[in-house]
Amino acid sequence: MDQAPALDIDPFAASFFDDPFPAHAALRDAGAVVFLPRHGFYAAARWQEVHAMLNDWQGFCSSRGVGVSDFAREKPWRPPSLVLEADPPAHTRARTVLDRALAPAALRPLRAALAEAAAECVEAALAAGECDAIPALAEAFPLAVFPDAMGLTREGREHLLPYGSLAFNAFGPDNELRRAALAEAAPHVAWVGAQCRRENLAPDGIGAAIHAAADRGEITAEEAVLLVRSLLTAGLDTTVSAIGAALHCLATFPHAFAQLRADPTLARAAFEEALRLESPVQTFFRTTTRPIEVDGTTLGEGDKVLLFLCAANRDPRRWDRPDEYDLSRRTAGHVAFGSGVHMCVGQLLSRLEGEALLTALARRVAAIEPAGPPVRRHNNTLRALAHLPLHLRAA
Ligand code: OVM
Repeated sequence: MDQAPALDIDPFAASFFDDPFPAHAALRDAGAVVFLPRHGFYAAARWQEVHAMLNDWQGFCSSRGVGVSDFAREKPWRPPSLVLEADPPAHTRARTVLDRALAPAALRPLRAALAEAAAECVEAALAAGECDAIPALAEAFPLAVFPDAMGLTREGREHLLPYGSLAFNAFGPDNELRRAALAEAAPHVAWVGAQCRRENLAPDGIGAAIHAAADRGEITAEEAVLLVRSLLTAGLDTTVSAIGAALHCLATFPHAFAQLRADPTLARAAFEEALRLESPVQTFFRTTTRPIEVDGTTLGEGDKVLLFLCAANRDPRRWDRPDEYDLSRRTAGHVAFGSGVHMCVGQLLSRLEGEALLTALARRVAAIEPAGPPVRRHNNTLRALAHLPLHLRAA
């Protein structure tokens, strides 16, 4: 076999976002790699190939962009990220700086503040009885901790979520979502750009820790600015989506919430399994650096391949009862944080946030029940909710 099977699917259409799972199954079943003629790129949706391509940065590069747009042919909408949109060895230098700024030793001091903010958010949501858990918890909690941890000024923080949403929409094709996001981009881009500068960051935050790497000669001062931008881009909307997903899982699988209540140390497992099942970052592209054979299909040089992380995380070839939210599952090997050299640099902070919120929930809430249908927030990359009406009963 030489040519990939073709499927007439648009993974950036509203109907796909509303229910991607039948299309995920069709993509997995059609082949190890599938051609999507509507867009002219390839797709991989089985766990084995998604995992393998993520771990082959020599063959499947990031420096030509991890969205539809090929940076070798089109000008990127903003200066490329020094980590996300780079390959080794340049990537390694930048990544090392972020690794240190987000290492366990750097984040340990945040734990107490996270627990306190989580308890406060849960208390406020409980007081309301019925709440929209997206603004009340999934957004309120990360907004209460992440900007402070970075060392941002209070003024203008309302730009953070729209900026993240813009960046994740920008990975998609030239569709209505991407056009609308770019049309509104200017004020968000300007504010975030300014906040990345050293003089606008508190001296004890994660942002300052990145700038300190410039003093040690590990990176230049301009590179430090762009690395702070990476965290402001990728650090908030993702966690909001992940916590929203976990709340949705716990509301729709009451047995799992009962287990979490009985043993709050399951908070970490509950967050991780929600990451696997819902996969806040649904997709990323890679670009082939040379002709490569994948399971009998030959890709050419410079081909874009869309990696379906959520489809891989629900691949029945890899997971038992893949669509079930199961707190006892061994989630190791899920690709919600990616895999390989680009694997999420903020995963520790993400897990600390998830664990803190779900622990507070386990301690203070007796029951979580849906109080209305969830409403999706469409985005070219993120699987997210706009609204999640819940009824919370105090323990
Ligand atoms: C970045 C970045 C990293 C990960 C995800 C992301 C918008 C951006 O380095 O700017 O999504």
